[in-house]
Amino acid sequence: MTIEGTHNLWGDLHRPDLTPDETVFSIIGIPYDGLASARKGAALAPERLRFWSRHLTPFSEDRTRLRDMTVCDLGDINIANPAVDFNIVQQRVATLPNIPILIGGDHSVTIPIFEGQRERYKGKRLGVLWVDAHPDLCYDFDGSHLSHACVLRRGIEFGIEPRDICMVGLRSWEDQEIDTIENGGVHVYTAADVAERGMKNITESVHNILKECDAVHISLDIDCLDPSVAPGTGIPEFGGLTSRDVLTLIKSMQGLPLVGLDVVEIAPPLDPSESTVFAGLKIIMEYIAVIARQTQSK
Ligand SMILES: [Mn+2]
Repeated sequence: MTIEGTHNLWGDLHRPDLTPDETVFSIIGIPYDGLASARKGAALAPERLRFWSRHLTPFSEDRTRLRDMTVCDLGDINIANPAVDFNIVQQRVATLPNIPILIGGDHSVTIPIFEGQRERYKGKRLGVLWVDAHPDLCYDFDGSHLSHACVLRRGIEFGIEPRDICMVGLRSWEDQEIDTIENGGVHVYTAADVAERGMKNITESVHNILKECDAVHISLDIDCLDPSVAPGTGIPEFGGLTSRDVLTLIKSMQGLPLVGLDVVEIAPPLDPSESTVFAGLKIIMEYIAVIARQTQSK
């Protein structure tokens, strides 16, 4: 589809005349779904998100002005062989001068993102907000260490401390993940915990943990959301977060040292209404708004 939107890329925030040194954010697509274990399709997400990003306006839902939140869209990093090409993602993330927003792809693309962030904040405490139906703590899956079920396990191996990891929205488990979940020191807030305690209450706990970190990366798998609002994903898990829960969580990150976001597992071929694509766009724009409010309140 090539119809023109009402705005330019990313609700007019993309500035083709500026470099990453001169912008607040870099946006990078990683159109790869070769390590998804079930249904594929996430490789098409960067193109669909960019397409519909032309219909966004430069405001958040609370009317925060986003105009100064400049974006450099660096295009896609294509992955043919993950064992080799993931290094390109790692190096890009490790050397960016601004805040990266990365669009998967299946969740495996976050493995080099974690590695790059770990390198970028060497010697510092790197915290992670992990928003997902799944913990992705398997040692290996389908015979691969790079599977989308192993992402956070690799992150811990790269040196992210379990005590600096907050996981929100979990509701599905593999046998090899249980010990780390129950005894590994990670902070677990299941989707059921959120429903019982309310997201506001959960965000207070999350904020108190992550404020001890020097840098905080958010990795958001769109399957954190209930399939009734975000059906277009490889493994829809019943009983998920509401759209309001997720927006409350993103907004609560204000005041933390935010250094990056990845949004993964949006699968346009499984998303006939494209509501899952739009959910991803909303999450990205509300993340940009958190940074905007931090900047404006300084
Ligand atoms: Mn997941």
